[in-house]
Order: sequence, then C-alpha cells, then structure tokens
Amino acid sequence: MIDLHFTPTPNAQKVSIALEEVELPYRLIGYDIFEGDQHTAEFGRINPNHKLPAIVDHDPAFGGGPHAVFESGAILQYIAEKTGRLLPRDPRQRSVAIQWLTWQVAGLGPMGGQAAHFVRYAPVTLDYAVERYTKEVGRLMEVLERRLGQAEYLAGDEYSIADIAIWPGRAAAGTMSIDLQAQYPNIYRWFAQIAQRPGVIRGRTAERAIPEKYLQKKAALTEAQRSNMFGETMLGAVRL
Ligand SMILES: N[C@@H](CCC(=O)N[C@@H](CS)C(=O)NCC(=O)O)C(=O)O
Repeated sequence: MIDLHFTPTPNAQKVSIALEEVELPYRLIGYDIFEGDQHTAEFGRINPNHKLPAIVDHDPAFGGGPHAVFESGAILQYIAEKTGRLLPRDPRQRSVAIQWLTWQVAGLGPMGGQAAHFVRYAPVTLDYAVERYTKEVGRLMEVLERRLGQAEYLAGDEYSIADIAIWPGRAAAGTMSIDLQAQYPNIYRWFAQIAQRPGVIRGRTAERAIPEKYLQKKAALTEAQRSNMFGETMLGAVRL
C-alpha cells in the first residue's frame, strides 16, 4: 500500500494519475496548504522540503521497511520503476521520456508556478515579473507545441510519465488566458487524447476521496494563509 500525501494541485495530480494508470493501491492523505498543514515536523520526516506531493511506499520492492519519496518527478520515476510501466523499455526512447519529464519539473512547472503567482496571488501587480514569467511560459509552450507536432506523445509513440508530468498543468492555461485550441493545436490534440484515458479520469478526480475542506478554492487569501504559502522564512515557519 502507498500513502499519497496530497493537495488538489497539478503537482499532486500527477501522482494520483500515475497510481491509477498502473493500478497500484493507495490511500489519499489530504493537506490544506493554505492552512499550513505541510509545515509540521511529522511531514518534514516524509518530505524535508515540506511540499506536496510525497508518497510513502509501505512495501518497496527493495524491502527494508517503508520508503518515502518527495518531488513529483522522482515519485513518477519511482512508480514507473516499481511497476515496469509508463517508461519505454527502449533505452533511447526512455532517455527521451526522462528529458521531457525533467523539462517539466525544472522548466514548465516552476516557470508556470511563478507566472501564476504574479498573475494571481501577488499583493501588488508587478508588470516586469508578470511579463518575464508569462513570456517564458509562452516560449516553453511553443517548445511543447513543436514536440507534439513531431510525435504522438512526449517520448515518441509511447505514453509515459513525461506526459503524466505535463498534462495536469492544463489548469494553468486558464489562469494565463491561454486558449489551447486556438493557440496550440498540437497540445490541444494531445491534451484531449490523454483526457479520455480511464486512469487519467480516475486520477484527476481522486481528490473527491478527501474531505471537502481540502478542496476549497481560496479567492482572496488571509494574511495567515499568505504567510503559510509564501512566507519569507519557510524553514522558520516549520512547527517543531
Ligand atoms: N518541485 C515540487 C513542487 C512542489 C510544490 O510546489 N507543491 C506545492 C503544491 S503544488 C506546495 O506544496 N505548496 C505549499 C507551500 O509552498 O508551502 C514537486 O514537483 O513536487
């Protein structure tokens, strides 16, 4: 059994989708990141970086007791290696899959996160920051659009954890007023195709299994919620 420490965001959805795709049994443990659930010492022993998602595998293939994994990219690789699925066996295609996975976790993910922060959460509008990050997201989207014009999936002809890493970010398109169908037809084709996979449908709706309070959308943040999410001294915020 795997514990999935979860909050309803694209990073955590990557993992619920991967677990549903490979049909590994798991238990969702909900966190309200706006209320600071991620800052406990107990969670720090699972993820020293105090962010979601994280997993604890109570039955790792290598034995030796429960194994915790943090960082969504590392979790996706762990699930793929544990099950022998969602990564091409062919070494060349496998390398391509890992490149696109890394591109998401090191590029599109953080840049998209910064863009969303300055567009949606910053207490003051900083034109320079908004422009810098939205432009970079636009550039990365062009890169993705070109790749999906050359291949059915990120790794080539095989669906993989690279697709799972990128697909849940669709929500950010709305935040940045991106019209996928009109602006990025190849991404739109790929997005619509993956959306129909039964594992993806189950994975993106997995959050229904956690209590309602974790799903509330915060329209305007209180000072305490802002500090829990963007406080200047995150390590100082850890409750020991
Ligand atoms: N690089 C990390 C990013 C994790 C991350 O930023 N998680 C967010 C939710 S999507 C979080 O836990 N935010 C709470 C906080 O920053 O305190 C990953 O890919 O797992």
